[in-house]
Amino acid sequence: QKNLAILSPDQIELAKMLLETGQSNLFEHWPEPGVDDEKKRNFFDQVTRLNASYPGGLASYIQTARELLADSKAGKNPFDGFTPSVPSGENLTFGDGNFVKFEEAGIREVRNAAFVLVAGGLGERLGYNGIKLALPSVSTTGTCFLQHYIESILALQDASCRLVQGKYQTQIPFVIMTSDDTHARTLELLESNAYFGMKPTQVKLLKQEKVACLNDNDAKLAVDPYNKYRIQTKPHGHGDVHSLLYSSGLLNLWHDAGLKWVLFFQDTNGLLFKAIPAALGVSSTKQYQVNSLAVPRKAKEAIGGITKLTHADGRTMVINVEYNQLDPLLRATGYGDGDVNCETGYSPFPGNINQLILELGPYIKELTKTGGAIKEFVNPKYKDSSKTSFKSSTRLECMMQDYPKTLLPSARVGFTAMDAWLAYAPVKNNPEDAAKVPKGNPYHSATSGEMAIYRANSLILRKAGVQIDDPVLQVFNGQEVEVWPRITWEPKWAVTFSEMRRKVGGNCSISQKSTMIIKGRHVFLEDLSLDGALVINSVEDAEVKVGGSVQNKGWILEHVDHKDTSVPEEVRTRGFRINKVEQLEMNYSEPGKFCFNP
Ligand code: UGB
Repeated sequence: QKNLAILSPDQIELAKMLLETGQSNLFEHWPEPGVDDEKKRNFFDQVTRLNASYPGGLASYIQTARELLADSKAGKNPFDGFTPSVPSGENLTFGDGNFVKFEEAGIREVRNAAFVLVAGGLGERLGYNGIKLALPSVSTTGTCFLQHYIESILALQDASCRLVQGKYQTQIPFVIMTSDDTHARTLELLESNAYFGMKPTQVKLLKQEKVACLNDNDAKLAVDPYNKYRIQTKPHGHGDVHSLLYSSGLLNLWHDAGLKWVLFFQDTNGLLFKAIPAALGVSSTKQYQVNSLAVPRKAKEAIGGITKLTHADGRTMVINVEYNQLDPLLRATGYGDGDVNCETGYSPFPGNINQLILELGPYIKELTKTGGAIKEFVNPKYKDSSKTSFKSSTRLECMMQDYPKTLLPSARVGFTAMDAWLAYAPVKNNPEDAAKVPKGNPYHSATSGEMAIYRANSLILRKAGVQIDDPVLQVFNGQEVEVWPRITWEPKWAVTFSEMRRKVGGNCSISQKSTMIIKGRHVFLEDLSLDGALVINSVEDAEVKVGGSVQNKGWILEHVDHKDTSVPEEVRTRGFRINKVEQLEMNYSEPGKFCFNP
């Protein structure tokens, strides 16, 4: 009470709110006025931020926390009354007529889309010291995930504007959600690389705030153990992206500019953009308000399952059920074996890869009602079975894929399933944990993430008629992976399967030991036989036809131990490095037509 005198009127209001919501413990250790007054006022700067960044303010946060903590203590099932079943969606097969049709529809639409990347997570499971966006997606080129994402968006933008002729050149907006853990390093990565070719005005960073930690079932806020004039905070989860987008005002700006779609994606999936055009085509053709990308899921794999939930009162929703909740839900609703594979060898529930496509109009309408608040959950680690005290402080969390939970049952919510080899290869697990993944389940490591890109590129080229040797099996960092030829191309070379087919012709073949890097747009492969390493660099206005036989010693994969700290972290985390023994490098730096055929 005595300390109120040193505070401003706004700060006094906040102090009263905290006292009324039972948070007197925050002030118990405060000395008399005159001691640490500046620090006490700074404490309220933090309270002001926490209050402003949560829909409904801190009082609402505390209220929700009490309810969720009571439910958790009572062991209440969040899916009480709901029965799960497998929802229906669009299952696509890469390269068939249906896929090509959806890809074309997607390219048409993409100029009306905005992309949102959630990149506020530190990636504790991966244990990498840098930000995940800065990790190389492949080591042949060293292209990091952020560069790959930006080049992919730019390539889609160009392809869309070419298809819809006569329209002005659109600039697709790109938002990155960061956090205190990732913001400065993300900005630095962009600025030191000239935004990887994107216009800086196209890119917007939105920083998510952490939320207050809770000490007990009564939702008492925790004092920071290192600073008694601060409330301890922890990340709130990727669900923050909705309230941030809403409060930024961007959604209305996009709507006024005629945009129709918002695409959300995660920080380390090097395959994703191969699936985006077709998935967006499905959204626009089927008029899905919410479309989740999905891949076949192995039972117990650490990705959520897309599930139709039907309530006893008739309500239904199609929603992700998180991987740790799916098994108990199934067991509680008559599926005695829980989360198990069916006769296909996969879980019957499609795996959520957290790539969402939302229709902008209905999205804005919904957020206007909710302010972007997403249904939260709490996951306290209790000291014992009495569930009266916690091992360490907890906090409320939310997930971006829970957005449909507040929608009316009439909302058009669907999913688009594709093969995992085409759409999903995240880098989430450190080498030691990856090596312990049950055989047959994906490793989701830097090793498997990179190998998956070579595999997908090889399979796509095969489908386009190129003869590609079978892979060999090799073990890196304790993980057995298929090693295909190390083929990569810049996204602008081909953003769809149709475009790829136009770029390869005749009888092309690539041996397993080969590496091929294509940088440039108008590069055509015709009757090329490659057994070694080939690097093609070509400027925008050059048209290059590459054929004939290319043979050299090539680039060799050498084993590296993930514990060898003399090797850079980016390299040892994948368990191999590339020894560039011999290659043919072709550079076309002037406009014109060129033909290479040794
Ligand atoms: N992220 C943020 O931006 N802010 C945060 O506070 C936290 C994360 P994880 P997770 O695709 O395999 C999700 O940690 O949450 C970003 C789905 O919930 O990699 O364990 C972070 O930077 C799950 O259903 O994944 O699991 C990253 O880009 C399944 O789909 C993204 O959010 C799983 O991903 C995901 O964070 C998966």
